[in-house]
Amino acid sequence: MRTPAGWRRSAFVALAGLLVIVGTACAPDAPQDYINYQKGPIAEEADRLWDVTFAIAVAIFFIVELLLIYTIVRFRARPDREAKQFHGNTKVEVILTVIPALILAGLAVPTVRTIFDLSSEPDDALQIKVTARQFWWEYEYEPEGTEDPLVTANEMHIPVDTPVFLTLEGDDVIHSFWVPLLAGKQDVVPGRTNHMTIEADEPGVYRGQCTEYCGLSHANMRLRVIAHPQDEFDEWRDDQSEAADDPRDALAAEGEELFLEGECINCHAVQGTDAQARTGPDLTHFASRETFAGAMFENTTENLRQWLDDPPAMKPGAKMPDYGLTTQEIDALVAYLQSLE
Ligand code: HEC
Ligand SMILES: [Cu+2]
Repeated sequence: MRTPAGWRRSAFVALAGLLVIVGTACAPDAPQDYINYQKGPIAEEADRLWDVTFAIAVAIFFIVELLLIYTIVRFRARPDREAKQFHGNTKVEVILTVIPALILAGLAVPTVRTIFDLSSEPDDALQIKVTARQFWWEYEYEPEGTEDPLVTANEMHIPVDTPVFLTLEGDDVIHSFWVPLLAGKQDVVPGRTNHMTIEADEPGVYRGQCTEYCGLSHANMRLRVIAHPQDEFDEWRDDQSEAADDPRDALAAEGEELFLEGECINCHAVQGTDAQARTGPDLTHFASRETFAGAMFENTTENLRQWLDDPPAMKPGAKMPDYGLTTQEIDALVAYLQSLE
């Protein structure tokens, strides 16, 4: 038997748990809270489906719980009789099979409609090809028909109020692209081409991440979508489409030489130079990015030095090895990378 104090303690624990859940869900700074915030028509459409499903689930929950409580009380053991036992009831079983089947069939209608609606290609969409790699994202703007497509990494810039049709591919393991405030998830499967549309109706920075376990640094494979008013986006696109700036000073020039003559050129591209590899992120406008390495680290001198010194120490499992660079080499490479605006 529980004592009154025991009951009070349990009630207190339950209440505290509830407050923690409600508090977490309602925290004002919840950049990935897709239940309370949707920032575009795609997310809103998915949210409507969720609202319907959730309302039905809540109704079923209360009906089942009430029936359960009724049964427990009604047929409980009493001083003058044992608890009443039942073994099967065909009528109840038929009802409990037919009702859920009808509910599921009913829910399938809006679900299928939403799925088809969201997976078809909108007219006048901006096209971006997304390639997922361990543990970062590559974006290629309007890949078809463009001779020199604009390629960038991790931070995707888009115009507001414009649907953006993503073509998702990968060639190592399965990843999943998710920007909670803008749309649902889409898996990126090697050997397959998947599509999804995202659209933001407010300028801002939307955080996202890989949501399919893909290796040691899965949790460090984030991304950002930065939505701009159309004119700002056009400006960004023009800047990014240009070849890299020349090194700013002697130290940066030394860095460029190291970059082009050392290991870096085997994996990275800097447009306007001989570096054209795509194994690692395109660095043509690296200095214009606010973060790097899967949007994990702020693009500061200190972080960049640490990265070049030993990438896997900063990001476990990173596919860029530690090249044992000396302090002078790191100084020069940092100066070079920071001149790539
Ligand atoms: C074996 C291929 C390889 C070589 C060689 C290589 N890198 Fe990388 N590099 C990568 C990969 C892969 C990433 C992405 C790592 C991640 O985010 O998980 C990366 C990330 C970076 C980044 C961050 C880019 C961003 O926007 O996220 C910088 C800067 C960078 N490398 C500079 C260099 C420099 C300088 C050299 C030469 C010393 C070099 N890399 C050599 C593969 C390589
Ligand atoms: Cu992952």
